Amino acid sequence: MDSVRSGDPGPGSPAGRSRRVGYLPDRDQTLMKLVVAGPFGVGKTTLIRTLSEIATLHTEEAMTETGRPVDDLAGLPEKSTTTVAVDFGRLTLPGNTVLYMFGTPGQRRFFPLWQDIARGALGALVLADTRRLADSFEIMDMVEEQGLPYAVAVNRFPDSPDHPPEVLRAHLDLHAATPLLLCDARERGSSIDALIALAEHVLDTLPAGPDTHEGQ
Ligand SMILES: Nc1nc2c(ncn2[C@@H]2O[C@H](COP(=O)(O)OP(=O)(O)OP(=O)(O)O)[C@@H](O)[C@H]2O)c(=O)[nH]1
Ligand SMILES: [Mg+2]
Repeated sequence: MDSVRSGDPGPGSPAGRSRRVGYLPDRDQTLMKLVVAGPFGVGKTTLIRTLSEIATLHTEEAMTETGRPVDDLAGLPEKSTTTVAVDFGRLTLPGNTVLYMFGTPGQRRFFPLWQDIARGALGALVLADTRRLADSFEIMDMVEEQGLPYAVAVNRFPDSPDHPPEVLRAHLDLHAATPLLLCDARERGSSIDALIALAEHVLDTLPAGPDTHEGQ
């Protein structure tokens, strides 16, 4: 991940000065707030729990009979809780890039929180499930409305149909530059790969030069 290596000044930066993308004043780190978004039950909380190096913050509430008409648990036999506000975790990548991961709620009734959670974020990882790909469309719309660069990670469940990447890209109507990855949110390797792809995509889309990033 050359583009975010510690000490890599980046285009237009004074030599020896690291890129600062975020709020904390550590000059050796690149900091990024990222949103993990996706429809109900797609694995957002699971991914953040899998990846975080600190104790994660979750706002999980038990799912009840009352929610049954709107909370579609088809294909999610183990799911018993849902996120009602936000998930939070942190992951340091090789090269001293620190990712702050904010998970959004997946249920429509909590979408009003979305803008607050996404404020200050530099990019979004949109999770999708091939059993219900269309559920990710409105999430991608919200991310695009926020002007956030994003990557799509297809979280694979045992009965998820497999499709070639080009078919998925066409179905999701992805821009050629938008990264598309397959992952298992319960498994570290593929989940890290998805976040690294997003982080690199974010850095590719940021304007060059230190003055643009500092103080954000
Ligand atoms: N088989 C399989 N199950 C998964 C995977 N990821 C998550 N799960 C399970 O699927 C369910 C949904 O996961 P969550 O992480 O709660 O999903 P979420 O997107 O945070 O859900 P909401 O916050 O309610 O929108 C849980 O029971 C997980 O154990 C996966 O990659 N494979
Ligand atoms: Mg959740």
